[in-house]
Amino acid sequence: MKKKVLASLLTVAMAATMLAGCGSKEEAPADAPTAEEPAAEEPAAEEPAAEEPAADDAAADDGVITVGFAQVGHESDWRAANTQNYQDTFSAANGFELTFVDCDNDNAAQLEAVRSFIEQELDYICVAPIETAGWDTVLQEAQDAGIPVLIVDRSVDADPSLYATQIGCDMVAEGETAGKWLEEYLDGKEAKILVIEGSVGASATLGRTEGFNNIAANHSEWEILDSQSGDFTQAGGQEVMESYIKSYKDFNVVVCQNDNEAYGAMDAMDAAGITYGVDGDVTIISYDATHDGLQYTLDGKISCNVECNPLQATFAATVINQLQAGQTVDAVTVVKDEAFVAPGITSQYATTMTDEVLAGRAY
Ligand code: GYE
Repeated sequence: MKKKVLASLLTVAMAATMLAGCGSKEEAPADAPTAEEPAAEEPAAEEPAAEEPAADDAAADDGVITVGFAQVGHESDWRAANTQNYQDTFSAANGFELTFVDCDNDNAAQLEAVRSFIEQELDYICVAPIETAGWDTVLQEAQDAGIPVLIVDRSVDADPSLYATQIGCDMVAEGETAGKWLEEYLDGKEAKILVIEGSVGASATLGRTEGFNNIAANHSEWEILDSQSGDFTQAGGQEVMESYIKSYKDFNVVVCQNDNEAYGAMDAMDAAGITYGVDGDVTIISYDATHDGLQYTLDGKISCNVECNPLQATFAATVINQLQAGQTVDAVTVVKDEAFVAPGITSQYATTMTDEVLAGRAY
């Protein structure tokens, strides 16, 4: 059983070249599993046999590592890819038993899911926090129960000593990339900007907004006319865009904080006869760079698409295997991403879309 875990770990180690870790911290709870025999459990190794653990609390019975994942919901294509990636990685074949809860974007349901994982005495808990706020109490409960928590995808504003690690993309950097690309593209021209934000209180929303605003602050010729939440859904993006079209007659940039919102915004502009894209009146910026989002980018409808890589489960598995081995883990793992622009645009901040790039994007 453990050898299977190890096999997955080695795969993970290869994938880990994609990321940059920064900082490091000791395994959080004193009574967390497997700290007893670090030497015997050294991961990364060429010799699997040497890594058979003598015994550990976390996988005491049958070697299976139990993991609870309190997922945000199913609001977007990005989320679907992220969920699939967790289900594939934390599989029985890899030595895990995954308890997956879709929290349907409901904060209370997510807290309840984490509490149920604590009650079930699972070995590890992964949480993709719907909102940044409100985590201290339940994280303290998990720590008191000796269960390490991995904060994944989004971040929390809780005391970092209450969780083992945080894994995700740098949302502020994503927002700044979008802003810097627009700066380069407009080259001093005026912008009247409408922003369709993600879910209220989510770190992905807060970070992308902050990053974009950091750049906008340098441009007196830019005006952000409005900024409202489309909840990271296609329906939300469409609804917000329809109301913007009623309220604002003069705009030339729409920033959608994920691809699904962009699809809804495009539907709304199509219905209103507003042209967009590299040949249209309105420039669309999107985030996520999922397959369909990149198809629209290749087609010149979305001008710039800032990636957020949803394939993050291998990083979580690495951390869990390191904790199993009693090792120190990175406090923060930043999953790298890039940006893509429509054909005909060249940018120092982004890759110009081609059929080959699209073909390589499975999700
Ligand atoms: O951009 C969006 C999803 O937290 C990075 O959540 C994630 C965001 C992603 O709903 O599509």
